[in-house]
Amino acid sequence: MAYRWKNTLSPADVTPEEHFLNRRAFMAGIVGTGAVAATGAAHAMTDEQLIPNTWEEITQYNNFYEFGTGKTDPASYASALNTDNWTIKIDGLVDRPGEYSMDQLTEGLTTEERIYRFRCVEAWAMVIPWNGFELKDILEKAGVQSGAKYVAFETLVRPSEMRGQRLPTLDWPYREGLRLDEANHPLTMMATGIYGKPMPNQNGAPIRLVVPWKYGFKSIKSIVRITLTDEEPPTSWNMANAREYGFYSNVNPKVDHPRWSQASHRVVGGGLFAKREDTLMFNGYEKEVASLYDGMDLTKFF
Ligand SMILES: Nc1nc2c(c(=O)[nH]1)N[C@H]1C(S)=C(S)[C@@H](COP(=O)(O)O)O[C@H]1N2
Ligand SMILES: [Mo]
Repeated sequence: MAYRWKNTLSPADVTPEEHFLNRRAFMAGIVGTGAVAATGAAHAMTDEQLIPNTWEEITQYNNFYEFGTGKTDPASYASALNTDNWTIKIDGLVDRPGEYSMDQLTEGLTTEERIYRFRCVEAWAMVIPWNGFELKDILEKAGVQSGAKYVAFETLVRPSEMRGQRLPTLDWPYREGLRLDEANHPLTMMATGIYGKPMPNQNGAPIRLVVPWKYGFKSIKSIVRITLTDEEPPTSWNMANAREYGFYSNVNPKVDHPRWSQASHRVVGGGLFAKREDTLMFNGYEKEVASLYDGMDLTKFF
């Protein structure tokens, strides 16, 4: 299986980092001896081959241009963001438009844990254990109307707390979008935590999108607005440079960025053991998502 799937996680089950570290040791064959342990380890490798990056790696190496363009700017400056009384405005083609509080958005939903590959268009990658909800379940609360074909997302604009927004690095707000069938896919998440802890500001607190088969920039952070529409919405990186960044931005090792190859990537972390890996079609989620793009020319719709 390409990803780990848990549908029945209660808040009490949410797994601390130590568990992952123990599992990492277990999978590396460091813990346990004898035939039974060895068989168990082999099984774990086939079923759950993803070894998450450390909390440090995930929270100290980020892209969040609202806080600056450097990889450590988000960790340095995102603490200025106040996420109290957060709301998401859901509007457009929905039956129940309005400002939804975090409690309203997540009420009645069970927090899930998903360990996903994460691949930035800049050719680096991590594995991140997210906590959150399927986007589909959140959209259902607002009642998506039959004419809706796309979902548009916007990040908060608050230059007083987001120092990167005092510069015109991008045309704020940061915007992203998905086709409705992509948004409703069971892999598509709204994440509210990592390693069972609340989402750190630098990773997109309090709630962000996670679309594991697309380049990282599609996974928009600190969302304040979701709009259901019948037209493909404008998206920040496409607006900034349409030749280099398409609307779809599916991870594809065969379609290079105009300025670099996408055939492989650097794995973040690992210190002396840092390595490169081949990039997988749809970031390893081909079996799950390829049918969404049947008949589409992926070099044209990149
Ligand atoms: N609002 C907003 N969302 C954003 C970004 C951003 O600059 N602003 N950067 C994107 C990019 S390029 C990547 S690779 C991921 C990085 O997520 P991470 O820092 O949690 O690894 O966030 C994406 N979401
Ligand atoms: Mo990225």
